Amino acid sequence: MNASIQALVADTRAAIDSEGELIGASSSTRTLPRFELFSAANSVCSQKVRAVLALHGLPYRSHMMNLFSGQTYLPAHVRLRMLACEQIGAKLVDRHTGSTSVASGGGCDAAVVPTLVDWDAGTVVVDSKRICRHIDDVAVAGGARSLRPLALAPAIDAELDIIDNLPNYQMLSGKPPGEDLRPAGQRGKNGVDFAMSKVERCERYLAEFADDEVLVRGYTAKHAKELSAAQQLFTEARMREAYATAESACAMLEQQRQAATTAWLLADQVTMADLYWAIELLRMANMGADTFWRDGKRPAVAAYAARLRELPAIQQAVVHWPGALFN
Ligand SMILES: N[C@@H](CCC(=O)N[C@@H](CS)C(=O)NCC(=O)O)C(=O)O
Repeated sequence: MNASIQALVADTRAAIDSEGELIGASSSTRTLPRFELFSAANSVCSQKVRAVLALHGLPYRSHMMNLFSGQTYLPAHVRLRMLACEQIGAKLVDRHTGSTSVASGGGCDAAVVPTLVDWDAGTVVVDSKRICRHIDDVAVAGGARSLRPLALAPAIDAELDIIDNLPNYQMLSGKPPGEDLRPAGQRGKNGVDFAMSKVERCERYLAEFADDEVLVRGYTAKHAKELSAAQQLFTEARMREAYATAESACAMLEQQRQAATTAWLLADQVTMADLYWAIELLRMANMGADTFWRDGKRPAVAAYAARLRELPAIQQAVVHWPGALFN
């Protein structure tokens, strides 16, 4: 095991004052689980990882980070993620597209969650899509059915890309066109103040750790990314565009479901694409954007959303996870 991973994980636990909670481990489990996850209750990226772990019934040590108080920016956590970003050779992302995708967003973000530690492999894995695939591979090696079976992998990956590129950050933080149907805690917010609070947090850390080359690189990129978000993402035109993008994804999903001959989106068994859609549709509904399918507008999406919500993995990772939904 890489000694610096051990030290950085210990520092991160200490920084958030968390010993972690064992999820999915039976009381007879004596050893610590293979996986340790830093996630946030209400982060869609984190929910995807928790759902895959839940579906496979894999135990893990879970630490909750608060996105709004900026715990993901804590130096130990940023250092841990910088290690992982370097390992995959991804450049640091320094502009915001509105989506959470590493692929189209331009690279790795050192100050976000989820962050997975795989103690058996001795690695830190970042980016929800890579983490979900990693967990699935481990489960399959242990005899489980894959959530991304090879024959369906291109179709599943295409769905994950659609979902990863949806403008969740804008729909959570920015003012929607028309009536603001977001939950009370988000209603009226325009996104700019939230993004600027992240910019200012990076500035404070940059001043405090000016001599630390790794942290300076991490916070500099994040500073640029959130500044671009504050300046560009939340204008009326961009918000209209964001809602149009989200609605057209639902329109495509409606067509797919209308034409479907399988019980779930791509197969008779649940795949990773279903878990991702479950989380996406729950988030849209949470933001009041279930107007895209409610009241008979897109009945196949409505029926699919209702079934997805009942999946035990979704119930565990989102519906019953404290703080997962905004209110
Ligand atoms: N591509 C990354 C994106 C991660 C991401 O954007 N996480 C968000 C929550 S979904 C976050 O931690 N945001 C905190 C911040 O930017 O301040 C992934 O999918 O894991």
